[in-house]
Amino acid sequence: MGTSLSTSKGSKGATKAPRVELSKSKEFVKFREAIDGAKRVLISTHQLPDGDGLGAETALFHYLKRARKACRVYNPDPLPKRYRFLDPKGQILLGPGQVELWDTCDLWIIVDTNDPRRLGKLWQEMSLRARKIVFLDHHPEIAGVGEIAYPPHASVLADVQSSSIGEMLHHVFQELNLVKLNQDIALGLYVSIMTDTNSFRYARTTPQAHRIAAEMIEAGVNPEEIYQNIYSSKELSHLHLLGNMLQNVKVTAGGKVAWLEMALDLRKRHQASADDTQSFLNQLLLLKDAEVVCFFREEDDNQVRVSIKSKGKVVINKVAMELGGGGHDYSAGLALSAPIEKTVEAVIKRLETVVAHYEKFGK
Ligand SMILES: [Mn+2]
Repeated sequence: MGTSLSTSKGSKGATKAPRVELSKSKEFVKFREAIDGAKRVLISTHQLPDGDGLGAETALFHYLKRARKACRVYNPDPLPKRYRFLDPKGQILLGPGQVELWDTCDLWIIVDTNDPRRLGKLWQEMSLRARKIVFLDHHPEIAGVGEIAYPPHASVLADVQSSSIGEMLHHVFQELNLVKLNQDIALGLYVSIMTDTNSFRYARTTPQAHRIAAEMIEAGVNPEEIYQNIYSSKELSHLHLLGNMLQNVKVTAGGKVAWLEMALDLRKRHQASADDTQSFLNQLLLLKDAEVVCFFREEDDNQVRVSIKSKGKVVINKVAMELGGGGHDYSAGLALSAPIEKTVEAVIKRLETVVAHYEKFGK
């Protein structure tokens, strides 16, 4: 880690970022000032970018461009193929090797995470070159072992009530009131909301998420086309890989906990990217008895990435935080540099405990 970031264990000198609900607005006023004063704005999202982060970046880029800001998106990881429709000319959602990283910028807006570690080495490269940094996020504050100490020029503008960054941005755009939304902005917002609610199915799907989606459809976005792009974009080998995975679903705690393990060589053999397999976990949500589902995936960098989802009773982000990750109450993740068997053991043991606790105490 660079000098500008440390976890709570070694956080001498760094200040904790102020964190205020969007509606309370003090933090928002500062954000507005930062936007007003900024000529050059850099936008990024987390590693292994998802539809929420990429859609939000698309919306924010077009919004700020319309407001006559010099604007650039620079991500730590490349754009997954299935999201290319957000940027058909390949000129907006860029990253290493595609465009030069700016030497300086007035404002660096990071969407869909509050954790600098999820930017990889981009954080070290850019954090001291940006005059101000704002994390626009809807995840709960990371507590415990993974707790973050931010540099003094960074802050978090959070709205944990928002289903997605798209929903939060819609609110932010209304408050900023700089320009009208156009179809490019609407597309980004819709993709963000649709993907982060698992097509309006998760517990955190709000009435407002539906209202905004309706407004975006009126603005000209095409739901079917978007759905086809994101979800109906798989090769035959993908279905074979999914079949193989589904043959090997594991369960414990009387079926209340179910999980999948994906070895790197299996994924490589089926020529699937990490992004291709993101939705596998959702298949486990089809199980009647499962309360908590989990996906373990070996990554190219010897880490094992773990995604955990709950059907909405058992809170699981504490488990992720205990192991250095984070996330929402019912959807969280972490990454460990340990063999997959050890990772499975550590995570499943904790999930069995939280499920047993829920059974006993109802929370
Ligand atoms: Mn999100």
